[in-house]
Amino acid sequence: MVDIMSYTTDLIKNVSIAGHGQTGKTTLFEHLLFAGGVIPKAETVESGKTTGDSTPEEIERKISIHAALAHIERNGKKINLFDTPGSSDFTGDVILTFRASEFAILTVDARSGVQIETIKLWRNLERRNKPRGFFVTKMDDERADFDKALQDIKEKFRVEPVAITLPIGAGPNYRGVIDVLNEKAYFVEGDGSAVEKEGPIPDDYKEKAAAAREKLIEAAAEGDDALMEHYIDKGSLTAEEMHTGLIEALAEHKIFPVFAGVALKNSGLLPFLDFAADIGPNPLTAKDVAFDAEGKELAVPIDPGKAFSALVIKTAFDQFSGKLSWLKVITGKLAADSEVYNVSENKKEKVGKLYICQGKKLEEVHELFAGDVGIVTKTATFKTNDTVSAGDTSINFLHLRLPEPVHSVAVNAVAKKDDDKLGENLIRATEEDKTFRYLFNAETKETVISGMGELQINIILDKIKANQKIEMETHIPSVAYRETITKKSGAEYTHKKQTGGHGQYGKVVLEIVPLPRGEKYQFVNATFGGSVPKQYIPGVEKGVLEAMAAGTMAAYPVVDVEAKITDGKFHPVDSSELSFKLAARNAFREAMRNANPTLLEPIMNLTVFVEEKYLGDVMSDLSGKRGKISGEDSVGGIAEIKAQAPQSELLRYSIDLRSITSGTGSFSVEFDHYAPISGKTAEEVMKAREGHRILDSDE
Ligand SMILES: Nc1nc2c(ncn2[C@@H]2O[C@H](COP(=O)(O)OP(=O)(O)OP(=O)(O)O)[C@@H](O)[C@H]2O)c(=O)[nH]1
Ligand SMILES: [Mg+2]
Repeated sequence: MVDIMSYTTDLIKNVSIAGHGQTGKTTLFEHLLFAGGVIPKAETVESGKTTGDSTPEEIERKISIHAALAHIERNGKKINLFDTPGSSDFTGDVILTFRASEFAILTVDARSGVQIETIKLWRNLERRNKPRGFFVTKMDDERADFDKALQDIKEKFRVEPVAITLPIGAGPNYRGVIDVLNEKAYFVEGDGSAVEKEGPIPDDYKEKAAAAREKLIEAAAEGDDALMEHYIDKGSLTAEEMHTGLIEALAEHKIFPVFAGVALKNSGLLPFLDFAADIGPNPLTAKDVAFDAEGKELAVPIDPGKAFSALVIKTAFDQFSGKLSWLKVITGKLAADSEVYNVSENKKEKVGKLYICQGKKLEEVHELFAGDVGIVTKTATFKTNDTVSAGDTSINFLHLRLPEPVHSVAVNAVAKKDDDKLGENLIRATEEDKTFRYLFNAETKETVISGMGELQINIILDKIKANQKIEMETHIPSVAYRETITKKSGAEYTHKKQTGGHGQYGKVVLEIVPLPRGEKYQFVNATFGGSVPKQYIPGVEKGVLEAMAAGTMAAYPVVDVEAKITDGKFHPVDSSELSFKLAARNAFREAMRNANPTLLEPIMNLTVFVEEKYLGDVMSDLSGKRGKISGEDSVGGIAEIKAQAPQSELLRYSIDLRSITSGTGSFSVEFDHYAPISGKTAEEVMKAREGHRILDSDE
């Protein structure tokens, strides 16, 4: 085994690189690894050989799909770096790295400024109270403008960002960066394929650098009251005081550091690594949220001094290594070849070898301390979100909260014999990506898979198709319509078969009344004087329930109805539960026909995020989808629209919204209520259901 040092908690820094798609995260990650001495050469995303994008699906599409982890040793610290996908389809893997990191860096393209996905990620980090900053990428672009990017950050996030590095030149004149904190410059070396070179701050940048440093000193003073006094007294801070102040200010979200660079030319990277190593929060400042046995929330500080506990943050399946479980150690330490307890599964688990990784390359270690992230393979029980501990404890870490799926498709194997294998693979995919769901809908008899978008779902299906050689078909899932009544009605029905042998007899007088929306069902026995003996009442209710489940208009389940049996008749020999069931079923159906029945459709709550310029188009598209807008709010150029719309109109909304907004819009959706439909809409639903058999009276 290569003897790789295990770092103690105070020397670990977990940093997530996140941001809008194509802003240069994987390139930054790759070149940071090169500058940090991890890899001998930085590869391009286009070559398909980067450390960050290493799965076949990433190499094929040249975008990141999964979170990647690597580590860099710098100034005696171990920086665990996460590269994350930018497309909102893969947001699950971004958010899991946020939970595992104590610091996040959002990439902002120097030409485009802050883009919509970055705003959403910022909000997520804000909710998690994570210290965060920015890296302004692609400063070599013709239209790169650092000051404009800073201004954009200020406006969109309403914060005062502080520059830790400043670009020297831009576009074709870009030469390097000034490290404002450490008062030096780094220049692009040769054609940019080598590590950047340190040097003095150029004369014509001295003034700008001094002004930026003044701002940084002020920001550092903000970190601590004593420092602030000191600063007011002396008008400055020593380098050491500045470090202390910045560490505190960053951990308490009083500053939002900004970096600039050109990763492709290995520029702006060393000052970033120095900052992450020296100022970036270490895990001792973090608390994970857990539940105790009574379900009470607890904050659990990351603490190497306690007994071992960890959280499974991610599961991946690799062709060679099998199942890989990523663990973040929360307390104590985990040793290789130890027995631990899977609290979530209530089972002991044997941990064999323990790894850390550089992308897909695993490196064996003896132990992992609290705060570190490592990998174990081939465990019998570990799955994402499991709590693991040294012994049986009653503490369970909170599951990662992820957005609800917004896009669903129904899928089945072309060959019936492949259905089971398809199901197994889909379940495995739900384990790898927690935003992906798999459900068999017994009502519509469809296997419905859901996720964050068409791209995510296609990638999952393509992978199964390629690896398992299963041909499949997909279609738009059916909507779960309902039937209900709009007025009170009643009917009586006598079920009678009394020719020869043991007969059947039961008479039911039924009344049905509409219930408020969402109350589903009530059954009342209002018979008196023994007209229907007690033992037959369950049969009556069964008959009502069967009729409701089968529907009368278009074979959709009936909801929001009170069924009351008011009277009936029995025969001392021929009556049975079955006779009453059949009588009740037919009475219900007759009553329903006279109760002005109507179809109900699911109405969804919708929140749409789009750049303001698309607002008009999105609104008119929504009204064409029978949507009702209930609110609109705009912050920093991003509009948030709240609306309600029928589910049937939203089945392809993620595709429609993408095309209206050139791929930038996104939305969340959840079921709200059922609402009646009539006229043409109802006719279409009925027509599509033609051929669906409604039960015969005697079945
Ligand atoms: N000019 C220039 N191009 C860059 C720079 N960094 C990245 N790029 C290019 O930008 C494109 C996207 O880069 P990636 O690193 O894949 O971006 P990403 O943010 O990881 O993309 P997703 O993972 O899909 O969100 C690639 O063509 C890169 O070569 C840079 O510093 N300068
Ligand atoms: Mg990427």
